[in-house]
Amino acid sequence: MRPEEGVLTSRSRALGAVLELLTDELVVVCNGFPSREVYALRDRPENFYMIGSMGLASAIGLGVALAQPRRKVVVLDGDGNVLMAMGTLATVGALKPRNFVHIVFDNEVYGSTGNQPTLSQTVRLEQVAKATGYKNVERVRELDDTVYEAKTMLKEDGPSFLLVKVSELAEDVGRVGIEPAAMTERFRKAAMGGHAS
Ligand SMILES: Cc1ncc(C[n+]2csc(CCOP(=O)(O)OP(=O)(O)O)c2C)c(N)n1
Ligand SMILES: [Mg+2]
Repeated sequence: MRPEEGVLTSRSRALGAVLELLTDELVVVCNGFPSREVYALRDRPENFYMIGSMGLASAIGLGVALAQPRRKVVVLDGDGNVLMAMGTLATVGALKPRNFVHIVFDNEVYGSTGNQPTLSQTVRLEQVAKATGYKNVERVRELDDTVYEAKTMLKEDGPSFLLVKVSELAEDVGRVGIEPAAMTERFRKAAMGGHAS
């Protein structure tokens, strides 16, 4: 903890608060513990868990947002994931999908693999997003600010980027308990409004 900044919320609490705001949004979650925590907190057919491939949640979410312009698409990402796929920020900023909401839970570590520090302590990821052309960009560290900004971004036209500073604490949760093929099929149906492709 950095002494001047006070105690940070855990990612699980911040995730839980954001998940409570959701109705029919399509959600893509990055690999590692964020997917596990979302699965444990609020699994739903509209969730796609990117199990394994680091960095790709944002690109998948972008593809879904472009394919389903009338649905809001929310990407729940990690700082390490964003750093690995920084180019995707540029693609989002250039294409400007209005239905794209990118929420990054920034614990400043590769938490899923043992808390190795990332560069997000010094590189302001929300400023990178702003520079690429994201329309709404905010950085928060309090739970009530997280809820306020997430609620606003779910309503307004994007692309939006919310950086939420969270603590390194990860919940002791199990793996995502649905096979990738079954998860993909149920997500596809949910994305198509219940009609299988
Ligand atoms: C290409 C690739 N490199 C490395 C890994 C191993 N790995 C899985 S999750 C993860 C950390 C992700 O960091 P972040 O997005 O900050 O999420 P956190 O773990 O902190 O919740 C790493 C390094 C991987 N799955 N794929
Ligand atoms: Mg991290």
